[in-house]
Amino acid sequence: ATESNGTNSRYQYDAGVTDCLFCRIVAGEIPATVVTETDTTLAFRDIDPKAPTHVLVIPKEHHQAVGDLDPALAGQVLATAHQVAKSEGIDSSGYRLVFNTGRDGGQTVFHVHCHVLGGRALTWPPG
Ligand code: IU
Repeated sequence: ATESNGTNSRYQYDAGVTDCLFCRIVAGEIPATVVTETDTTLAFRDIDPKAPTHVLVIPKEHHQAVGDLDPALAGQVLATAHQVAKSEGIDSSGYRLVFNTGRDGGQTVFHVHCHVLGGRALTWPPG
């Protein structure tokens, strides 16, 4: 495991908190279309949406992967994701929450994020 960003991540390809895109969005240094926020979480629209609703929910604090979150913070991310599903009007039709994690999971941004996807019938299994 690497400790390069001071978190307990198991992954070794961490760009680090100092050069983290999503930390810069939290800091207001990079613009994003914010959907909602709480004290500990931020929800904003994905720049390259894969469904009519595609929102990312992140903890404001930098952690690399879902396994690095303490259970309370993980629960706050999930609660915000559900709030987004309700405010986007997809709670009753259905939606998908995804944490791409690590290399095989297809994670490309190493600040943990929950994809909230919906607004169309999603296929399964993923590629
Ligand atoms: P992934 O699970 O790590 O692959 O998801 C990263 C997401 O971040 C992906 O859906 C990108 O479209 C999205 N994204 C973004 O919203 N804004 C950006 O500036 C960049 C990526 I780079």
